[in-house]
Amino acid sequence: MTESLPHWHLLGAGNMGTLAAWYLTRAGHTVSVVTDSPAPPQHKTLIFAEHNASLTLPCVSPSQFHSTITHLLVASKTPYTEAALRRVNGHLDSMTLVLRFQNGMGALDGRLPPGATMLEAITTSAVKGQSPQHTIVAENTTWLGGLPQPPAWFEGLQRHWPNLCWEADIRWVQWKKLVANAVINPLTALHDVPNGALVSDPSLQQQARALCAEADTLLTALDSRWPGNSFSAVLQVARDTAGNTSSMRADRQRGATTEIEAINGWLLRQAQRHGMDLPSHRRLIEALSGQAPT
Ligand code: KPL
Repeated sequence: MTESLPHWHLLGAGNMGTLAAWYLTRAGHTVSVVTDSPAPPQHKTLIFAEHNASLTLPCVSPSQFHSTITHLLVASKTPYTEAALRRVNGHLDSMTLVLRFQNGMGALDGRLPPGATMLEAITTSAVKGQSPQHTIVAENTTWLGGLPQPPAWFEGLQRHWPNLCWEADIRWVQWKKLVANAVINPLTALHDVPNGALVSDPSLQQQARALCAEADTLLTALDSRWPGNSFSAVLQVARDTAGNTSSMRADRQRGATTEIEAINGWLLRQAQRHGMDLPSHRRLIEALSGQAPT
C-alpha cells in the first residue's frame, strides 16, 4: 500500500524555499505558499547549470485555511519569522510537523505549539536571484534531521533532492554551518567583499581566526566533545564559495535586515548564559548595526 504524500504549507518562497519546493514537488509532494491575503499562483523559473525549469506554486492565505496544517516548511529569512508565523496562527497543533530551513539558530524557539514535531534542514547548496527567477549556483549536500528516524517520505524525497542526507543528531551539522555563517557572512558584509576575500586578505583572515577561536571555546563549553578546528573548516567554505556574495552582504547591499541576530547573536546569547564573552562577535554585531554600505 502506498502512503499518501504530504501537502506542505510554505512560509518564505525565496531562494531556498523555492528550491525545496522544487524537490518536494518532483518527489510527488504538493506545496502551497502561505501569503498574507489571497493571491494568484506564483510562477517561478529555476535556472540550473544544464537546464531551466518552471514551477507554479498555488498561494493560500489565512482566510482560506479549512483545517490544521500538517506539514509546514519555514524558509523565511530569520528576521521575518515572527511575521511569517502570524499567517498560520491558530492552524498549527501538536500533530504539525515543521521543517525549518533557515540560517542561524533559534528563530522558532518558543514559537511552536507544544508537541509539534520539528525537523531541521541545513544546506551547503547555493541559490541566488530574486523571485520569480532563482539561479541554482550549486547543488551541494543538504542534511535533514533532528528525529531518531526519518519520516516515511524521506527515502522517496532523496531520489529527487540531490545529495540529501539524514542526520538523526543534527546539532553538530548546524553548529558547523553556524560558525561558517558567523564568520564569512558578517566579515564579507562589513567589508563589502566576496567570500574569497577571507582567503586572500591576511587581515580578514586574522579576524576570521579570532572569530573561530571564540566560537570553538563557546561550543566546547556547550559540548565538550565538539571537535573544534573551525578555522580550517571555515576557510574551506570561503575557498569553495570564493566568488559568492554571502547572503548577509546581499541583504546589506539592498538595505534589508540581516540575519546577524540568529547567527552571531545566538552565539553571544549562549555565551552570556555561560558567563562568557565573545568580544570579536560582539564588536561585529555592533559594527553591522550601523548603516548599509554606500
Ligand atoms: O551560507 C552562506 C551564506 O552566504 O549565507 C555561505 C556558506 C557563507 C555561502 O555564501
